Amino acid sequence: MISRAAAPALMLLGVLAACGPAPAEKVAEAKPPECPAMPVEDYVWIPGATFAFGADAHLPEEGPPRTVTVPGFWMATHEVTNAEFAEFVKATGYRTLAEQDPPKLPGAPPEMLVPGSAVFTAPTDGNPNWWRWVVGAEWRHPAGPQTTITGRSRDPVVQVGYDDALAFAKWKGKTLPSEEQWELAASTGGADRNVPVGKDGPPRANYYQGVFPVRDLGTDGFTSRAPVACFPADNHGVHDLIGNVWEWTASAAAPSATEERNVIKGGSFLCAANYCARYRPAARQFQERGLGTDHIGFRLIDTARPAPANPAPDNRR
Ligand SMILES: [Ca+2]
Repeated sequence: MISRAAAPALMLLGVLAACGPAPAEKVAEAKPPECPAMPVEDYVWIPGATFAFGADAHLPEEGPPRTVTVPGFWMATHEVTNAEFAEFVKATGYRTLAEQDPPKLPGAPPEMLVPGSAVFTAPTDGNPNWWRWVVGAEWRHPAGPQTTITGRSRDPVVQVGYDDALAFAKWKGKTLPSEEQWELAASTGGADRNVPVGKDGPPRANYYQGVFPVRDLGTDGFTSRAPVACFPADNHGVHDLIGNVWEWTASAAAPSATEERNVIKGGSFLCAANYCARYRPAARQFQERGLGTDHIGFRLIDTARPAPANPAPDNRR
C-alpha cells in the first residue's frame, strides 16, 4: 500500500486546501445534550435483501442504481469509540498511520515531513482553507497537540486510516462492512433520503445546520463529533450510520494519482444541506487509505456469528 504519500501530495495539489474565502462567524457553544445510555446490544442482525444500490442518486458517482443481493449480517450498533480504540492500543502497542513519519516527497514543506494529519478548520479572513495539515494530529489529539480525547471516551475514534481500522477489526475478530452491506443497513433501516430531520423538525443525526463552512448553528446540539449512539437508533437498532463521522468501508474505489482509495459512507458532522448533503444512504466519497481526518471513523460487522435462529424476513424494496 502507498500509505502516507497522499497527504503531502494533496496539500501540494491544493486538494486539502479547498476554496472558500468567506470569514467564519463565531457561534456560541451551547452545552451538549445529555446522551442516553449506550445500546444494550453491540451488534444487531441486518436481514439480507435484494435492493437498489445507489438509488436516489444526487451526484454522478452515486448512480446509476443497480440491483444487488446482500446476505444478512451482524452490524455494530455504534461507531468504534475512543475507549475501544484505546483498549486496542493498550493491548497491542499499535501505532496509527498519523503517528508515523509520512513518506518524504520531493518539494513537500518541512512541516509535512513529521507525523500529522488533516484537520477541518472553519475558514477565516487570514486563511481560506478548510483542511489544514496539523503536525501532531492523531487519534488521541484529533485536531492537534492542543486537543485531547480526555472526557471524550464515547466519541467515535477519528484520525484513523483504512489500515488502522482494519488492524482494529482484525484484533476484534471482526471486519469492516462492504459498501453494499453498509448501504443495505442504512436504506432498510429507514434513513431518510433527504435532510435527516424528523417529522416535527428536530435533527435525527449529527450533521451541519447552517451555511457550510462558515457557520454551524449546532441545532442538533453538536458542532463537532457527538458521543456515539446519542442520536436515535434506526429501525434495525443501529445508531449514527448517517452523520457524526464518515465510516470506512472495505470497498475499494478507483485510486487517486497518489494512493489507493476506499469508499467512505454516511457523511459527518460537516455535511450541510448547502454543500455536500452526503447524509443519504446512496452518498459515497472516496478517501485515500492512508489519510485519516477528524471526521472519519468506522464501525465493524461480524461475519463469523451465525444468523439468528428466527431472523426477520428479508427486506424487500
Ligand atoms: Ca451537528
